[in-house]
Amino acid sequence: MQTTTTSSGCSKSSCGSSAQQMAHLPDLIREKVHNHPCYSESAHHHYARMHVAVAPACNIQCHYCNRRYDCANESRPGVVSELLQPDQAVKKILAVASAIPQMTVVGIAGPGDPLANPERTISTFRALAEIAPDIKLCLSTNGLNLPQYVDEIFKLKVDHVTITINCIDPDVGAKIYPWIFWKNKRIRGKKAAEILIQQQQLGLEMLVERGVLVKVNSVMIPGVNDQHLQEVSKTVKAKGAFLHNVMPLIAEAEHGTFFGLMGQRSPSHEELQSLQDQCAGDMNMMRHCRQCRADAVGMLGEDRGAEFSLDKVADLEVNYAEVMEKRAKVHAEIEQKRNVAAVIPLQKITRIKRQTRPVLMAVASKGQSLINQHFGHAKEFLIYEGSSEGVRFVGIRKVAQYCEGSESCGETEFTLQTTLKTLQGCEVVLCSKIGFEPWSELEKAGIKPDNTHAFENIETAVADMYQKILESGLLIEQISEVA
Ligand code: CLF
Ligand code: SF4
Repeated sequence: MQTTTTSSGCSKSSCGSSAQQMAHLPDLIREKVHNHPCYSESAHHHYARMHVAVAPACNIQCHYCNRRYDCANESRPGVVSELLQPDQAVKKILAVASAIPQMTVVGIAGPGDPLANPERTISTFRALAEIAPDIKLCLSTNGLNLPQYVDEIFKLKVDHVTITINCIDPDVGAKIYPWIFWKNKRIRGKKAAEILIQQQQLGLEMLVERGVLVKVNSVMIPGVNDQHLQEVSKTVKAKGAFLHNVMPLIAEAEHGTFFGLMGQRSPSHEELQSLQDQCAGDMNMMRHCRQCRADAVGMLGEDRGAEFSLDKVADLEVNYAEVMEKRAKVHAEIEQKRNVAAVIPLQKITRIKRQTRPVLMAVASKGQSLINQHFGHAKEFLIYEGSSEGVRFVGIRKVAQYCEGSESCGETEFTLQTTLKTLQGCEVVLCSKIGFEPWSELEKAGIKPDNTHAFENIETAVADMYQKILESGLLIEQISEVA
């Protein structure tokens, strides 16, 4: 499947299920998503995932994909994976499981489509299920071959499957997929889209029937399927999909994709959030997807793949029974911290009238639901919205790291200006530390930097900041004291 050009999470207003959103789920499902960093927004602050690039071939062509790179349905373009044989993949997984015990999920998401490479995908999962039963298995596919492998997927206890569904209307599909390879023939145009859609919908129904959790990824392509994705959301929800992840198209000319070369634009942050909000009425939405590469390793948003290249793990001997014991201890510690965080009462935003406008805040965080990162070290910001309704997570914005040490100082001004553009619409930046220069540039851009909430719980800090902004009189015309 796809793992590269654009990418791949749940709840009414945010995704991948926040703690409150998960509270209503049946125990069995809660248990399945609780420590899956993509299916649970709360888990992604604490747990990591890894992908193994064992699936090189693909059976369809997407206009946002260039096969020289990874599969674009769940990741970003421009990154090439180290292709692995199943036995090499298992070695690497055991090495990562030992070094990063918070890694709970192994996904196969490319660089082509896992089910266009069924032997390699199945033998990796089969070996892993036997050796490391504490690791969740995850699969991400374009869906063309899905129905024929649903029973095998179920037998292997692959509990999480992502299907990239960009449309349910073949006329829309014909603008996204030039061809598919089906029953030994290349099929083009609307007919190709019809077959793909049929297979995706059938695969979704069959997985849901068997109790497998299904996430649907959709790539938002302005002018092509943006007006259509709400209908997609309704349809897949009605069929039992657990989560919908609407991802922005990534189409740069230098990636050599059809859309990139044709100048097809990507959606803005505002357009993406607006569509996610519209779909959220019908479906749990994922908003914390990082469009990972097909060989990503680590917490979402970080990539430690280079630490585990084949040459580094080839001779490693791992006693997995011992590793499993250590992992269980680490997971228990994480859960303890998560429980403490969950009982921190969200500071009530009490003195506000309903019509008060929301405020977007950008948060620099390395995880654990804390404001624990230096502004200059952030490669991405978590975007939260404070409003009279409370606090909600609304998305991720990636930036180039501003401070990489003294040697790159000449480039920092440019990077800072780009970051300021990326943070457009945000009124506050919450971080653990920030230098004098970025502080003053942020202020000039109308964004309030804040490091007084360093190492505090994010949601509590956002609520506090919102209250303070209102009380400071900045929005005085919209405030009304509640008796
Ligand atoms: Fe990987 Fe995908 Fe499984 Fe997650 S990623 S196969 S569901 S373990 Fe996650 Fe990465 Fe987004 Fe995918 S952040 S691209 S949604
Ligand atoms: Fe590329 Fe195939 Fe993935 Fe489409 S399904 S993005 S063509 S690898």
